[in-house]
Formats: sequence, structure tokens, C-alpha cells
Amino acid sequence: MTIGPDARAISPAPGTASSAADCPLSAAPRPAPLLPEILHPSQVAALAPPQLEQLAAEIRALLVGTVSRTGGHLAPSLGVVELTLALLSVFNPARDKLIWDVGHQTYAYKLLTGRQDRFPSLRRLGGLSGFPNRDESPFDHFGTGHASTSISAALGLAVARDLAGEDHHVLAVIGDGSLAAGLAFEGMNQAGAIAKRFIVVLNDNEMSISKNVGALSLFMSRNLSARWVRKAKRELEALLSGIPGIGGDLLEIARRSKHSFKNFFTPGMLFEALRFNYIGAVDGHSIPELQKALRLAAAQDRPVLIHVLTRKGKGYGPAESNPARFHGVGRFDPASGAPRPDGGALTYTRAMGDALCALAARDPRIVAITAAMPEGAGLREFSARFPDRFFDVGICEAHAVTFAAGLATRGLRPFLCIYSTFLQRAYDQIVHDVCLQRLPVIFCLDRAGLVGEDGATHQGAFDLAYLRHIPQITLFAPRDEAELQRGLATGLSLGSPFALRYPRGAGEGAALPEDLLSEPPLPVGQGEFLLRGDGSLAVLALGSMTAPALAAARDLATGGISPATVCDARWVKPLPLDNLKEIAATHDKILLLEEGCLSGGFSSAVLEYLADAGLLRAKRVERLGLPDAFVEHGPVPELRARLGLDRAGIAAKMREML
Ligand SMILES: Cc1ncc(C[n+]2csc(CCOP(=O)(O)OP(=O)(O)O)c2C)c(N)n1
Repeated sequence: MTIGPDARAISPAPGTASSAADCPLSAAPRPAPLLPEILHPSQVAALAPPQLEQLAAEIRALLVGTVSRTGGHLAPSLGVVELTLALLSVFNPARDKLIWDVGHQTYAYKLLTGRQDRFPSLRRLGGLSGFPNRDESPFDHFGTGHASTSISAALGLAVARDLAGEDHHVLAVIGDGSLAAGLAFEGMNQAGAIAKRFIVVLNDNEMSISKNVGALSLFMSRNLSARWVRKAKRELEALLSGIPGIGGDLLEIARRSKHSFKNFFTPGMLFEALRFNYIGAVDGHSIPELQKALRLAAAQDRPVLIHVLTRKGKGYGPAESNPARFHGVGRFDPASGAPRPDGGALTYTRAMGDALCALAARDPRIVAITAAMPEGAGLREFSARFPDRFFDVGICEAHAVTFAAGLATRGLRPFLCIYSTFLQRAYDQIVHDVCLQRLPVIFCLDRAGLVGEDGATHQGAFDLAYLRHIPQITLFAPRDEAELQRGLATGLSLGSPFALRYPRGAGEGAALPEDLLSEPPLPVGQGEFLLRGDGSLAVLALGSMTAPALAAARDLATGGISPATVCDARWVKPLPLDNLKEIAATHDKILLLEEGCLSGGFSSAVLEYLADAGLLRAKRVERLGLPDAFVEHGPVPELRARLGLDRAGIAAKMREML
């Protein structure tokens, strides 16, 4: 069943900004603010339409003001202000269960569900999470952060409701980018078959972080479909008018049914094939239209999908005109949208992207793949310089890995540039499709270690543990951006599965290789002694822990404490055995450091080796790394300090051991 108005051209809702130019921040202040009065979401249902419009404007102003100070996911949240208000006004927030996909768009929802007082603490240590969190609020029914889980989870809640004989509503709100993942379709596939009563709200803004990609996106694209529909209509008219006798009558009938003709060729076809009732497309910035569609959906007894059209960044000029930059933004000047200066240091991400371009310029086998993060993963320049060798596969990490494996079977050298946390999605593909077949796929794992404000769902804690037990893979962790660049060239030279993991943010300021291609590859399985001590303590550090370990050892030495040996391990697989043997032969106290989970990671590997080789006897080995707990959100320096992983924490541990 296809129901509802067609709102492909979004018209501005009364009282909301109609374009990037008229930002509500500059609108005249409204007399009695409503937002502070909303202490419980059920109050939203009692508001009249003009009050809802006023509330939308107040929410937008607060979001822009707060996120300009905290950083965060601004554009996604601005895009769903009216949708959030409509959902809370039609459904009963005390009973009905609302699940937000990714959850990066929930800032308005947080403000309206009893969290206003804590909103200034957004993403700060001990403050509100940037995502839904079941521990944070009874209105957060499912924790998210990674994309495309909402339909499966909502279906689970709907089935549980029916088994318990309850009758509340269950809703999933999912973006068009997140809908592209196999997981979302797996959920719809089951939902259509078992016909449970629940509602999927598709928030279609034609954007993932960047412009959305893929055939599904093309199919849903309002521009394409409008053009396509016009062309199809012209052709039909020509055909009908050419039929002698009855052609004119038929043409008249077709013209009168213009609306249904247009509706027939909509994404509704796709969802209805999956046995969802389709409502749409609905103007996602018109609260009355949204309410109408939501009420229609609530009255049905089977899966329904409401197709809502929104504008990412709605109501704040700079975000409307550059939604990708304001998807997840650092601190900025709210008046102009200009970023606050961040020091401008070269990031690991940039060093990777630059080096990959340099390598690709000379090696036509190189192709680069991202799963919906061309900017975040450092591939913007690559995509511009080598468009035929660049692939954004959408939020489809598992597919990205197997796609890379397929490319590699034919002699290409795929570099999959991906965040550590998102590669978790593709474990079997790494094992079965890449490593088992010893295919030369290079995994560039960005944001490995602590990522900070995005919190527990995004920390790159587990990559070493989920990779190091897989046969045939080589694992490398550079201590600075120069080693990262050399590591990429080394990985390319090997011709087998290879992973590099590097942290978020600025590099160490190391001098970069002038001509990467003329540098010899790094010797695999060999670390590097950076300081030779007096034998009292050896520190074996991995990747991002090397610089603070070195600094801590120097601090201790200048303080008159025995000089420690510091070795950069570089390799997790194969382990730097010669360095380990030497350390074990000359030191009784060893400190192992990694910015990854202690369970099953680098230091576990070293302990296993030392134990197996009989080198652990009479040794004191200690380790610092991420605990067996999910690390919450907060600035990376604060998290590192809390976990004892900064220079001061490492120095304290060394002092204690000495
Ligand atoms: C598994 C996974 N991969 C990548 C991401 C990074 N990510 C966060 S939001 C986003 C885009 C989501 O697009 P869409 O669902 O359309 O929502 P919008 O931001 O446009 O509102 C991406 C790629 C993620 N959170 N989870």
C-alpha cells in the first residue's frame, strides 16, 4: 500500500529557516522560551503547532551554541528537529520504544527527554554521551554508535512485545546512508516475512557523512526520480496521444491521475516488495505532515516504512551549505561557522593519505577503498587524483573487505582505509576472504586506540586482539607519521595481508621521508632500541605509546633515577623476537605498553612468547593498556591520564617498578 502526499520538493515549515541564508540564530528573540519548561517528553504532545515551531527554533539555537563549544554531530541533529518533535507528539514516550540508528542525530531527543540540564556536558568526561545509551536514560531503548542496527533491534523489541502480550509501538529511525548496509536489509527481510507491527522511519537527506553513494541511493534520489518521472511521463503521453480514436481520452485520464502516476514510480516499490507498507514521501520539516504520516503508520498492524525527506544541517546556514563538514564537527565560531584553530599539525590520517597518493602515482596496482568515510579516512585527495581507482562502498564494511579480496585476486593492491572500530564488522571476511587466501589486502586502521569524545562505541580498542591470532597477516603499529608512511610502502612490498594501526589526531612532528619510494622497506619483525639503559628496567612500547614512554624515561633519567631501556616494538605479528630475547637476557623488569585492550592484544602476545620460550622465570613483567571495560567518552588526553597511559602515568609506573 502506498499512501500519502508527495513532498519531494521540501517547502520550509512556517517559522523555520528556509535557506542557508536565514539562520534562526539571527531571528528576533522569542518572548517566553518553551524549551526550559519541557521536563518530560510527554509535555510535547500538549503543544499547539505554533508552539512546536517555536520549540524547533529554540532547540536549533541551543544545538548550534552548545556544539560550537563541545564539538559533535551537528548537521544530523539539526536535520531531525521537526521529526523528533513530531515523534514525541504522536507517540507516547513513556510507553512506546524509539530506536535511533547510529544515534548521532539524537541531540534534540536528549534535550526533550529530561537531559537539558546536562546538555552542556555533551561528550565531556563524565558528561552526556553523544549517542543513545541505555544507562543514561530510560528513553534510550537501544544503545547505538555504529550504523544500521536499528531495524534488527526494533524488530527484536516488536517480537518481544508480542510474546509478552504488550501493545506499545516500536519505531526505528534510520538514515538513507545507514540503510545501505546489508544488516538493515537483513532486518527488513525478516520483518517483511514475519509481518510484525512496527514502524521504520527513513530519514532521507541524500547524505551519508559525504554525499550518499550506491544504486539504492540513486534509486531514491529525488532529483533523479523527478527527472526520470518527467521523461517517463513524456514518453507515455506521446504513446497515448498516438493511439487512434481513444488516445485523447486515455491521455486525459493519465493527466488527471498525475499524482498516482508519480507515486507509482517511487522508492515505495522497493519497500513494498519487502512487504512493508510505504508512506511517503513526507516533508520532514513540516510537523503537521509528519504527524499525519506517523498517525497513519500507527494505525496499521504490519511493518510500515515512512519515507521522510529532510535537509541535513537544516536551519543553520554554514551546516546547510557544508553538511559534510558539520556532520561531526570540532569547536567552531557559531556566528560564521569557521573552525576554531586546532594547531594545524599534520595528522596521521593526512600522512597516510599523502603517502598513499605518492605510492599510487607510481604503482597502478594500488586502489583505495572506504566504507562511507572518504574524508575521515584521509582519501579525499586520492579520490580526486585517481577517481577510477577509488571506491566508496557505503556503510558496508564486510562487503568492503571481500570486495578488496576480489580485487587482490587479480593483481591489484587494495588499501582499505577504515576506522579500527568499524572493521569489527568484518571479522569473518578478514579471516575467510583475505587471510585464508593470503591475499595482499592492506588494512589502514585509523583511529586505533582512544578516539575520545565519541566514546565507548568508537574507541579503537580491539583491533590487535581481533587480528593477531589470524594466520598469514602482518601487523604493524608506527610510532610516528614518518614510520606510518614507511609502513605503507613496506606493506605494499610484501604481497600478503597487512594491517597498520595508527591513532586519531596529530602526529609527533617527525620528519617525513623525502622520497618514500626510494626508502628501503622496514625490516618485518624487528623493533628498534631508542634508549639503552643500565639494565634495571626495559620498556617495550607499541605505536602511540612509544613517544610518551621515551619522554617518561627521559624525565626519570633527568630526575636521577636509573636510566631505562626503551624499545619501539613496531610489530605485533610477527613479534620482534630478537629485541625480546635481548631484553629478556639483560633485564629482570619489563614494562609493556599498548593503546589497545590488554586482553589478547600486543602485551598478551609478548607474555605468551616469553612464557612459551621459558623466558618469564624470575621476571617482573607489568603492562599498561586498555582495561577489560568499555572506555567512556571524553578528551583523549584526559582518558589517557585516567588510564595511566600518558607520560606522567608511564613515569609513575616506571618509578614504582624501579
Ligand atoms: C558501522 C559504521 N560505519 C561507519 C560509521 C560512521 N558514520 C557515522 S554516521 C554515518 C553516515 C550516516 O548516514 P545516514 O544514515 O544517512 O545519517 P545522516 O548522518 O545523513 O543523518 C557514518 C558513515 C558508523 N557510525 N558505523
